[in-house]
Amino acid sequence: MIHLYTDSSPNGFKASIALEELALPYQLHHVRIADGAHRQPDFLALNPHGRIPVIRDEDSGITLFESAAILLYLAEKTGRLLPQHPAGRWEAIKWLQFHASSVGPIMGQRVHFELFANPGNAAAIARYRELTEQAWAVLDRHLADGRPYLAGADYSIADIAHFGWMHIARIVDFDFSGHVHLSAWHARVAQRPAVRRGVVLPEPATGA
Ligand SMILES: N[C@@H](CCC(=O)N[C@@H](CS)C(=O)NCC(=O)O)C(=O)O
Repeated sequence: MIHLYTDSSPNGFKASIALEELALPYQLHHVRIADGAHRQPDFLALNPHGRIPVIRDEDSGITLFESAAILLYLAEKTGRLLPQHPAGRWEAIKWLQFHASSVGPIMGQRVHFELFANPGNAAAIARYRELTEQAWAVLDRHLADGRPYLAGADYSIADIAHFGWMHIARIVDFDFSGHVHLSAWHARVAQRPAVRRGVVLPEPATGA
């Protein structure tokens, strides 16, 4: 049995979507960030950085934090959501890593400065808008040759990772409709039944 510790949030959605896609049995533990549950000793014992998602796999005895590591673990455990042949496998890992280092963190900062920072910081807002636009443009150009998914023909953990944050971008009205290939990819991934289930876990969902 896998235990998933998560909240209704972009990084958490990556893990819940992957578990739903893989139809693995799992137990969901709602870590309520708004109540400070992620700062409590029992949760810090799982992730000393105090961030969701975390998984704990009773079968292997492995506990993991960092959504990219979780996605890789689940893909390796099942032999799914990651192409088997080296070229496709590394293509997926490359775009997963691009997300983890160059997309997710800057979108998180954009959300912070545009929606929550008090007092406001116009320079930070402009900077993170510019960086997210650059990242979206890279994704849009990559998808422009007609490939349906980031690693090519096969839907993979790279798509799941990016979707977690693009889903939030849509909800908070960060407009990426000008990136037509990225928008089409978003719509393609959004209609998957497992994705639709994953973004409403745990309830109440973030406007899914
Ligand atoms: N790099 C981490 C980021 C995890 C993260 O920042 N999670 C957020 C929710 S989306 C969180 O736990 N925030 C609580 C906090 O910042 O105190 C990952 O990809 O898992």
